Amino acid sequence: MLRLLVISVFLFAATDAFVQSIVTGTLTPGNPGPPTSTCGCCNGLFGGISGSSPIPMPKDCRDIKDLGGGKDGIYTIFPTWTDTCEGVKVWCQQGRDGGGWLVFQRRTDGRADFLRNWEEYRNGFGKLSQEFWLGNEVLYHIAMGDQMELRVELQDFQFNEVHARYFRFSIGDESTNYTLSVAGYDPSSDAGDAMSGHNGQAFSTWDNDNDRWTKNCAAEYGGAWWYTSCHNSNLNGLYLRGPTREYAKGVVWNQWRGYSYSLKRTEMMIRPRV
Ligand SMILES: [Ca+2]
Repeated sequence: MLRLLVISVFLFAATDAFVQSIVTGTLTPGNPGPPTSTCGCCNGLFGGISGSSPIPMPKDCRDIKDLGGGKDGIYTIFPTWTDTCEGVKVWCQQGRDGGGWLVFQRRTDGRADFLRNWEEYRNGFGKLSQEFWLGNEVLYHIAMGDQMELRVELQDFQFNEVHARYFRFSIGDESTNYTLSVAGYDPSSDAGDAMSGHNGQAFSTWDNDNDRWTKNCAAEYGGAWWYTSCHNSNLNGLYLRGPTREYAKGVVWNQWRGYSYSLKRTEMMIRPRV
């Protein structure tokens, strides 16, 4: 309740410059006082709250939107676990389906290599403005705070667009090999459900096989995913540009275009459920 009140007051006073200072992480609280948390981080920024007269700091893309960041683009957020001045840079999609979406995966043109090892998928790679995987470690931390929903947007080479939405999404920490928890496929989605079959499965890369197959799904199908034995979806697969004879190795969402079609564009994003 207090938080809501603070945000309301905050919004009333918000200006572009102010919002900009927040999203770039340069905001200095006017009356910080002693930090209210035990966190030793910059200016007491912690859990979206700073100082003894709390100033809300954005901890996800929904907060960014509430604070006036209404355009798609790169913003800095301060998740509850952040202990640096820099926060975490993320891409927020604010213009579609109500906005507030934090994008953690994007394919657009094949310029980035997604055939990467465990460490690279843990830490993230690519450019936020182009193709990227945000990183399993940061994804785990961002998704653990609130109940998150998942949206997957897909496009083929004929510019058809579909999406799949799930009402619950999180992943475990590294000790679980970032085990996927996904549920609640929205039946009004038009992509088909190619994720629920992966619920409860650990993440695998070519150098860290946690799948249920005697062989190595990540190595066989050129990707990194929550493989079972092996997949309905393979959005980190090889960028094979449309129809392909490389069965199930491409950027696949089987329930839409099948195993012999590699998609043009994909985005995976999360936001807190309201
Ligand atoms: Ca295996």
